[in-house]
Amino acid sequence: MTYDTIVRGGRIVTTSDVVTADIGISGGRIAAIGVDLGEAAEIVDASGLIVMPGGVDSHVHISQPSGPGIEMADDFASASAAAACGGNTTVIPFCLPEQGQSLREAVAAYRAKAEGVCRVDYGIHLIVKDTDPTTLGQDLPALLEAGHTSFKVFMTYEGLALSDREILDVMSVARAHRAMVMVHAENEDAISFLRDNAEREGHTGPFHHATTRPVPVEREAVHRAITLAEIAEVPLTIVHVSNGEALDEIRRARRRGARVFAETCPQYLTLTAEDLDRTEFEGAKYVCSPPPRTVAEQVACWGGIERGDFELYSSDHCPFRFADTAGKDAPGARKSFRNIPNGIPGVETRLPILFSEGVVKGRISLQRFAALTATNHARLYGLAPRKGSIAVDADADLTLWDPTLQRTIRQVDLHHGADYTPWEGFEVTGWPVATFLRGQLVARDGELAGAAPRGAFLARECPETVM
Ligand code: DUC
Ligand code: ZN
Ligand code: ZN
Repeated sequence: MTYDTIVRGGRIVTTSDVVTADIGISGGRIAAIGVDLGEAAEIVDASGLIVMPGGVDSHVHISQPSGPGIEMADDFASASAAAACGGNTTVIPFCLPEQGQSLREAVAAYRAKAEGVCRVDYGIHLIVKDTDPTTLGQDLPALLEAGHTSFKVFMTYEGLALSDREILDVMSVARAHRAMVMVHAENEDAISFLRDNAEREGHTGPFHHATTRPVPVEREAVHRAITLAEIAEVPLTIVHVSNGEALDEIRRARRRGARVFAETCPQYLTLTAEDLDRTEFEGAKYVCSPPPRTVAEQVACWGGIERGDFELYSSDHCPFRFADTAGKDAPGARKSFRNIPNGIPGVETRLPILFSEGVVKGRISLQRFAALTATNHARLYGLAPRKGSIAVDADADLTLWDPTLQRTIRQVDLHHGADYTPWEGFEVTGWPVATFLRGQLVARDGELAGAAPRGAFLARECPETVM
């Protein structure tokens, strides 16, 4: 038998094994895994390299409406270029309707933005902010059936936050369609109380974004979200968990049988609230929600990674330019942190940070890395077995890693539309040196490869909720 491509002699990683073997690729799919596979039109020498499933980043924000005059720094072209160069082959961004736009109209417009320009494959999560009968009775069910099998609800942000009753109503649609509910868990009333007090006392700099969203704000909302999911009898994913107390709520809920999944992000493992205290408004570069916290909370999140409490490690890539009045320097942002757009870029740096800080430093195995960065995302969001693993008949989405390559993260080397990286100067060991999407090279040595963007929309199945 001959193949289009053979990736020869790499150490192939799945969630259970690391084996040295060849991968035969035909028609964009993995046709065989074995030794001495024979002939191919192209041989890729992977000796000395690690072959990982292409990264699946199931939490990114691309071209998302962000309020009057504010613009996200990435469209699908730039975000997916950054994703590919950072070792990813699939992203799942969120579709948020504009004011007055229906969810169905929003998804149609959002898919048109990605068409023909995306360099990695993509699914689409929905954001449910309206709970009128048309949205919940018609639009949401139709979109779930059409392969957008997950959606996010917010417990914070004026205009986005849902009441407990609304969340229950939305969850009941998820139950009927076996969809995954994702929740942004922070208590809006508590934040607004603390924010008003802080402003009254003149505490208006970026650092006070963190002090007005303290750990209890998140811990309480995580507890409440899980409780609502138990009442509605649906599985739930808590996204961007930032601290040990929130994680304790999740562990406690699991012990009583709740089906709850948890995600954390690089910012909660490597940054702290002190970063928001940088001078010259530089702290704004680190404003995201929930905020980075303390070294002790980092340690708690690492514990969750090591013990397997987190199924998902995502970037929460949410890029705004720093030196831009449509970004972090928005009107009023220097007068009060409340006007600073929330979010930081990270789709290109997510994987190297965990590889270096997690695998190279001996905190997690290669197998756990594969689970946290690809396999579990595919399973929980209805893309398995086609995505997220190295297996016969799966898409040949592969990332080759040089585990010894040392790099310093620098904005000038990145491909996102933001004008900074929160990890400027961060040193890593281990780097994705080649990314293959369905058997075709899309990035090599941190640069794009291949001509036209080939990323395709992924209609997703129902989530696997037994892990
Ligand atoms: N939530 C996210 O998931 N991303 C950025 C901002 C936010 O609040
Ligand atoms: Zn969120
Ligand atoms: Zn997010």
